[in-house]
Amino acid sequence: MTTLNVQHADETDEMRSWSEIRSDFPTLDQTIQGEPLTYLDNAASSQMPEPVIERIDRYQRHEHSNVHRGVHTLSQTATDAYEGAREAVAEFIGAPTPKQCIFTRGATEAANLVAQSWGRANLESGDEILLTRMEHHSNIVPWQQIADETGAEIRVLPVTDDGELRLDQLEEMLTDRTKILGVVHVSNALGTINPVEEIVERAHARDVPVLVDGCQATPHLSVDVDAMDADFYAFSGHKMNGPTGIGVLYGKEAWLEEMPPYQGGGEMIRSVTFEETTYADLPNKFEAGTPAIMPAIGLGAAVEYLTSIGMDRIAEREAELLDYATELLEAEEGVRIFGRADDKASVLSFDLEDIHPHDIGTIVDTHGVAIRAGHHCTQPLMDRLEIPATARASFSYYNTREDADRLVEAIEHVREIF
Ligand code: C6P
Repeated sequence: MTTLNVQHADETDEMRSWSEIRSDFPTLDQTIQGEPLTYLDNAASSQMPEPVIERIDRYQRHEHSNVHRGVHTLSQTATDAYEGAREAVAEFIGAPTPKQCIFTRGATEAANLVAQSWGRANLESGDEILLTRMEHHSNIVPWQQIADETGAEIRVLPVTDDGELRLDQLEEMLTDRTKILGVVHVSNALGTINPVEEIVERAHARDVPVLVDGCQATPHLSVDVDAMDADFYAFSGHKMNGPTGIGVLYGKEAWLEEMPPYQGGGEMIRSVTFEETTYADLPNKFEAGTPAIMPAIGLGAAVEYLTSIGMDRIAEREAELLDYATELLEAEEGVRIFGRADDKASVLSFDLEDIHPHDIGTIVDTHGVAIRAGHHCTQPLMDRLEIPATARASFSYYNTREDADRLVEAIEHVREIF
């Protein structure tokens, strides 16, 4: 297994300061439109620290080769690094074994894998797929597609005005016909942290398996898929200081064993004749073709980097930044904040009078402030809130109070212009 030689938080005598940690991120040290970059679009993609960049660089310069196939040393080195990354990821999310972590292109492909493979094998006409109103499109559209094919129906658990799930309605929504529940762990549009342990427990009491979309949770919270008892858990590397093009589907072994392959090709077979193909063991059964080797190794380095800081320390830091930024924004005339859940991760969605969020995003960019504006791939949630879009500032542990100050100054400039 590859290691970064980074000490874990509980092993260090002295914790690194947040400013030292911030200096690990070269992208943050630049000017945009003549202003220092204030990067507040971490929910879309977070930045990569030096140890991740260095690990990728080392792979590219010295280890690049195909995995699992070669008898030569370089291929063995690449295979060890790739499988080492899987071990690191498994440990990071508390998966009982690495083979339960399937590398995918991202959370979107992970959800499609479950919908296409599990769904095709387990859904039939009249069955119900229970989703929540705050799902990202990637946990809606794949289910619509398989529902169309199988005749299953989608039902939707509502949310409150504050952006919390209506868990009081969960019991009645879980019917004898419910075959699977899909729920987002942390909402990308509102920041709501859903009580997934409780939701999984209640679904399991009705024999309903649960797919948790953990895309916005793994960068911010300590996640333990085993303790949570999730049947499936999906996330993306680029939101947690890793590269794009890589993500993970964790699954319970029993499900993954019985599910048919998602795609066919090399790597995922045991033997092929024109009459019959038999499939490889987990995880290869679900990884057809040459995988995203470099991004996977980068993700392995990213989870080791996060672990070196400590997820609890990260969560505490981000909660403090969120409180600070929320207070500042609340004091701004005309700003309306969406997402008032008691338990929130570091996402601040807002609008400003009748100024379109895209205009807000464009103008604050001239101050070097990068935020996202739009529906955040959660159109059903936007419809529920009766808004077309929001402006969204999303914080990471490497952000500072000064970043929040700059955001507010830029917003004040927006108001002045309109
Ligand atoms: N959200 C944002 O909010 P991919 O594109 O596969 O890496 O991730 C999809 C995805 C799934 N679930 C949640 C909760 C997400 O937030 C996302 C990605 C980005 O800015 C892009 S819409």
